[in-house]
Amino acid sequence: MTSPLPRLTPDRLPGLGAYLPAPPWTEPRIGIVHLGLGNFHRAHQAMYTEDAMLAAGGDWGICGVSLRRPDTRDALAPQDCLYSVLVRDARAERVRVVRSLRRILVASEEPDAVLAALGDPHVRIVTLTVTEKGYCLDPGTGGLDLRHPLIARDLDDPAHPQSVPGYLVAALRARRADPFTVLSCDNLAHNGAALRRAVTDYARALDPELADWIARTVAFPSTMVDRIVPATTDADRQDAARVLGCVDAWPVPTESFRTWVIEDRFPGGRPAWERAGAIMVDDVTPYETAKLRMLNGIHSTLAYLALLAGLQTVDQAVGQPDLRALLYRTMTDDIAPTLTVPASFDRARYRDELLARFANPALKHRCIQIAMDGSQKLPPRLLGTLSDRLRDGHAVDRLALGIAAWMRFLSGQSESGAPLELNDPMAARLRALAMPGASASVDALLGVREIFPAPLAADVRFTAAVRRAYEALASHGALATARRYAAL
Ligand code: CS2
Repeated sequence: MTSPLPRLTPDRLPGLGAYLPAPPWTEPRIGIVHLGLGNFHRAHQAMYTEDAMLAAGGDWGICGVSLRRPDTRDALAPQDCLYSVLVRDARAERVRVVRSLRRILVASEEPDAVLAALGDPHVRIVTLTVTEKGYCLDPGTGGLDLRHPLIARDLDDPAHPQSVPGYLVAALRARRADPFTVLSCDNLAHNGAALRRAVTDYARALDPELADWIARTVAFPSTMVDRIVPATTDADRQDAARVLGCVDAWPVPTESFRTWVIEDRFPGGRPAWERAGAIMVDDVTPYETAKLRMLNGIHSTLAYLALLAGLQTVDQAVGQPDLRALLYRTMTDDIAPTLTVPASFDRARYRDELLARFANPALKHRCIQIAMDGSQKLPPRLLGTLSDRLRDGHAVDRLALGIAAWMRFLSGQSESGAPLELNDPMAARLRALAMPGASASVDALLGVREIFPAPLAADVRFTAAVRRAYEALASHGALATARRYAAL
């Protein structure tokens, strides 16, 4: 069925003034290439960058690159890359049309165009949201996994890369006179350092001299990004059409909250992101650790428990009193004490703000979206907290409950027998280890070294706590177990 409404295109902008911030927009040249063009980038960095340009000018238009899938390009190309962001809180929705995305490329279809875009001397920054798995790191060493199939492939044919390190090194090699700054915006601990390691390890395998030059010259600032951005649904598309009076094939829903803390190391210049509310700092570590452990650690714990109990969205889950009580206790007593934060950072306020954000009924953030890629997400979100608590001699039952819930989730069924989709780069291996209901799978899963480092897996306080939590979930279910663990 064809829609009677016209498409969102540049000629419609004059009629959409209510959804466009002032002052008038000057078309920028492209100054940023972004790898991993998903909803998160479009609701976060693209908006900050647009706001920075509106406040302070500058040519920081964005060329967005999808690494594999053409769907974003196919949806947005007929719109000249314009799209809308639906900013939703419990009581209000605000719609904003974003113009900073100026070009979209699909690396799997036009790799040479991606390399040419990265080679444009006007591009001063390459930003990334490629998710944890895009870094191809070996969790055991923290370095690049040279046996990763994509990496092995790229090292054989470095002029035609497919991996993220492969693209960056091919592009940096061509820009030795004038390199770009590389800004990881993924939820990894020390994301700048992690990316620097991936890139220099890759370069070293090809050309040690190039690796040394990258290590000496190229800046990889770390950053903490925060905004909850659910996947787009057809209801969101209808909503955008109703408000705008034209069709946006891929609007992005999000919350009004947003934070961006960035290490200020941009030798080639940067947008005036601070004019858009970003916080520029020398060291992002305290913010990043607080966000990964509190927000993301709790998000994952909640998602697995909720899915086992048959709850689908984050607001439903956090509205369930037992789950809420568990999260409150875990944040207050298990996670917050591990954080080293500036005096101005109020941990209790941060916790309460997170619970309020999770309760946003307008977001409909699906737990299954958070549950994906657990093998990649659990280490930065939960295992650091666990190790710190064990080091300091504390019980880790509540933190272990999150791990046990993930293990039960891997068996592929909720407590009522409904199927749970497993979307994870290690899915086949994990599914084979997680036999439904068998507690032997706890030991098998704890033996996966890519997830659980040897010292943690050898700590009987941890392994016993995971086993107890797994048994409790099997015998009493997620909600009753959450209630009991909240009261421990
Ligand atoms: C979530 C994050 O999907 C997930 O795993 O925990 O994407 C979370 O919504 C963002 O990090 C919030 O900034």
